[in-house]
Amino acid sequence: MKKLILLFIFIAFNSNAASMKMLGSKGDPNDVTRVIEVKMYDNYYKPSSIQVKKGETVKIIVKNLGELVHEYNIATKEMHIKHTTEMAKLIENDILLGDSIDHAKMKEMSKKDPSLGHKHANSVMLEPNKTGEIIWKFSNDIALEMACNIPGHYETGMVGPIIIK
Ligand SMILES: [Cu+2]
Repeated sequence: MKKLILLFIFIAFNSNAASMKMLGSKGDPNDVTRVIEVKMYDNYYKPSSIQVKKGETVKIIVKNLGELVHEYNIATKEMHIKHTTEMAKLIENDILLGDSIDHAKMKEMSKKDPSLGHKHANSVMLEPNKTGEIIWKFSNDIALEMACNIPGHYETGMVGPIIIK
């Protein structure tokens, strides 16, 4: 029985690691060959899709020109759906407010629950008028989406394809 449980843990851990790897990986700033700028509004991206080459390291500069907090997250559709729970947790804990992020509370509470720290190399969450960036190496030609997982945003159109050729 113990072995069986261990096996399940092993499979669960590996499938997660495998899907993360599918996305590509955090890019080395020295390898950046292209810079793409994406603007975030309430609730959509401009441009509404981006195109990259397989194997390319891209710097994505993200600007939030909306009036709400938004996220730019690179993942598969399936992963975005899973990520929504993490976002809901930020809202439940009053860390993520409509137009601001309580960074002090986020830091404090993430000591107990690291998932509340919301630190992922494949995403950036920004308050209005803030700019952030992601340097990403797109290693595989799989179906990826840029999306905002703040509840209600993905559903109302804050999602776009990342085309890898
Ligand atoms: Cu959003």
